[in-house]
Amino acid sequence: MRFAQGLTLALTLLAVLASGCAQSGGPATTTPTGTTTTMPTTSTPTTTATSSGSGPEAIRLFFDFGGETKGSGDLSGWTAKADVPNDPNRPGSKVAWNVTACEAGYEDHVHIQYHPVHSACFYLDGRQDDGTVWISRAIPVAAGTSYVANVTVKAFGQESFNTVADIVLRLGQTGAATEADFATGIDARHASLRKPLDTANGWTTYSLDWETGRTPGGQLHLDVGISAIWETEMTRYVDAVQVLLIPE
Ligand SMILES: [Ca+2]
Repeated sequence: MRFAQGLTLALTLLAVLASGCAQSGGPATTTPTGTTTTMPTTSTPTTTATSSGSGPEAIRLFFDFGGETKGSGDLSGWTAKADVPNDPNRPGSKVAWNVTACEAGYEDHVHIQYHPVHSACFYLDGRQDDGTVWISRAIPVAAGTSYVANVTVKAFGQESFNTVADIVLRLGQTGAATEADFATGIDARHASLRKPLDTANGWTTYSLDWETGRTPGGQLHLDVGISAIWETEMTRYVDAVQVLLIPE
């Protein structure tokens, strides 16, 4: 990429981010690191498109899984999926798992159960030392267009002497079907990331970058979840999922 192209892309990125913040109108909150951010208040995906003349527009999507009203958790548009082992304690059944929009979200900036803000909450019985659970959705894009893509999520971890769970992320032409689809890697069809989640107490941001190449269809697929590392039951929280797609 030439310098001029890089500069144009950076300016476009800044413009999209700036317009997204102005549109959100949410309350200012203080993160654990002391920086001030403005969080959107709606659970509806926030979409921002730049008007750069003819051609495909930049796309920004933001998902916060619910507002501040008790019971307003929102997983609409997402499909929960899992690749989990059989449960020897329940012959004929897989190990237990579920995904909900529970009342514990990044907006708390401290983890307070039953406080009425929401995140995507992944429960997994990891006692068989195996299993991945995730949520998936289609991302509408312009067909035949190449994008520079960035996905960020915030996930709540608990500092531990070992890793209990990994965060898993994937953006691709097809969605994840198995745990193996989340192995960290990148190619012409997808980018995926798998990283230890329990390296610190609190919310940590994870980021995935990908140049999509020409999208053959009108959509990409985003998958976000957790994967068991340690033999225990676990619940982990994911919030503030942002997708940024800049046409090349
Ligand atoms: Ca939230």
